[in-house]
Amino acid sequence: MATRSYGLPRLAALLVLMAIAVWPDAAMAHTRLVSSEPKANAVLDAAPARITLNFSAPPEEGFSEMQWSQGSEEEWQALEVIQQAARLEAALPQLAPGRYKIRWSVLSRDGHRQRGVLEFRIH
Ligand SMILES: [Cu+2]
Repeated sequence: MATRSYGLPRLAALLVLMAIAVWPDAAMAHTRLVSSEPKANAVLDAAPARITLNFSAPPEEGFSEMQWSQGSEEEWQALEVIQQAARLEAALPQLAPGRYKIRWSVLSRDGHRQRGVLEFRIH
């Protein structure tokens, strides 16, 4: 009787181990922002023509978004994102001197949504 009650938890544990063995790169598909151009908190002498985001792994294509807004405002304008493997690029409109924010959102291939905001300033 007592030994029987261990059957189900053991089976569950075995299934979990099998799932990990069959899907070893699940953790590796989780992406994160590695670098950007302009860099976060950059102070620029000229308006950048585009924003580039480099991720640790390619996000799921077609699920990436980028928006921009002026410094203290929350009026987000969509940017057209072009993805090349783990790199996202978007052309920026002609920006006047001031503070700007770029908001981004990507879907990792393991299904996790990643978001972030970076700021920069144009002199
Ligand atoms: Cu993840």
